[in-house]
Amino acid sequence: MRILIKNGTVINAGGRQQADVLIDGDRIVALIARPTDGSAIADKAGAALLALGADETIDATGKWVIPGAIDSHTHMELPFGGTFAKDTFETGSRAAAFGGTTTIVDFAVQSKGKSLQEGLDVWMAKAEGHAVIDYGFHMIMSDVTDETLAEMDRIVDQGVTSFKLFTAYPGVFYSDDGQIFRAMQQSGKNGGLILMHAENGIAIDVVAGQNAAAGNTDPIWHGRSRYPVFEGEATNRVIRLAEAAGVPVYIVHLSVRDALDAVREARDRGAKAFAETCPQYLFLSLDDLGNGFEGAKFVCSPPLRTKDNWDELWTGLIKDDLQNVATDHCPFDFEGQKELGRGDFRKIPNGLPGVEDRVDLLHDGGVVAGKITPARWVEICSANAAKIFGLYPRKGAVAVGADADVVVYDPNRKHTISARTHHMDCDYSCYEGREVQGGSDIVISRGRVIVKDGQFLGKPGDGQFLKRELAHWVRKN
Ligand code: DUC
Ligand code: ZN
Ligand code: ZN
Repeated sequence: MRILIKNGTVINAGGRQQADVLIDGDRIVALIARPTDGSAIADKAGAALLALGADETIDATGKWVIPGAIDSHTHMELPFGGTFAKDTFETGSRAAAFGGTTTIVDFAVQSKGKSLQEGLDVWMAKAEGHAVIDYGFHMIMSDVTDETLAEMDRIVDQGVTSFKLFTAYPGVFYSDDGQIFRAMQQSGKNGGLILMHAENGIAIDVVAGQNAAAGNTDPIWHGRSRYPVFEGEATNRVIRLAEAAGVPVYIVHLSVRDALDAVREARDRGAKAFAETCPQYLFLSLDDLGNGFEGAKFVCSPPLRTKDNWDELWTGLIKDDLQNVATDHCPFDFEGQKELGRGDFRKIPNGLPGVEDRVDLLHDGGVVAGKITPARWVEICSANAAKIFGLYPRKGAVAVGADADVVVYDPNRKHTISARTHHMDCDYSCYEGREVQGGSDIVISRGRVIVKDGQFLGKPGDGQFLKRELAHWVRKN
């Protein structure tokens, strides 16, 4: 199948270009620059390919042609607090596709007492035959022991080249400083990248317990118990540990100024510290947690913060102290799931739906609002995730030889986000009623048109497991 996307503006992290894009099979085979007089300049190889014609021609006049977005932080079917994140790899990846995302990197979970391989096998089975877009995995380590440290090398060999550890959730995912340091040392040998959920979970549990004992049980107390300094302290600590181990570190879902300060200071002294934030920390706030038990819809960790953090995080993105925006997509229905925490905020499953909305929210709140350029938008939606997580340039670029994961994006189309129209398997939206400018018109995954005119044309099982490379980019930078 050969697809020609004509008359669009190609936007990559490096800038924009008027060019036609030719896809053959699952790859981009030619980019044909188009001068303003309408004539096409193709190099010899491009001209020869173009002469063969296309099976389908897409007119992208007035549209942007961007790399399929990469959401490098999702939790499909994550077991949490006695229930499971509602989206399966099928429903969650389909929703991602509607939102212009053609790759997810999900988190396989090692359960305590089990091997990393067992966890990875379980997640492989959840995704294989179900995902509609390509997927890779990070590995959550819940149990750092001599055995699992040795096992890390074999996990890396399978293309799972990053490991998430937690300073939060004592008794569940938590690792102590010694365990974190040892995992970092091991990553220095095997080339993997350590990802950190950095909140001081021990201190948080003290405050949360005190609040609950005082009868403060509403969802707002989830936010009030997780002080910004607890995230700042843990972020600084894990970066320092990574520096001591001589390895890069990547902070996931950074939410607050205190943590950003730690990253900034580290980068200023030359540390290889990288970080992502999430749309919920750029567009939602502690106020959303405050409407009685309705606030449970907004319970995630780290928690939503006060609004004055929004500009700080945008500045972090503009100045490249934050390199990536991922969703931490982890949806639980309000009815029957979030409700498990009625009467005790500590029992509310942590997580929000978001995989479908990220690209449009960042376009509307970033590009349309004049905070970032379209090229930077592409960088934080796909290119940097591809570089950091060993997928570049196969993913994250509209370029000859790259996978044909391409989105024809309408930067002018307005639409209203709502649970009534979204495709995530979740009975509410955190952005209900919010109008955003920008939308994915056509989504192509490895050369197959999977979303067009609001219709889903893909099928479960078309998504392939991505064996990721080592994180060379974070080592060099
Ligand atoms: N935070 C969440 O909100 N959900 C899943 C795990 C996490 O760290
Ligand atoms: Zn986390
Ligand atoms: Zn997460």
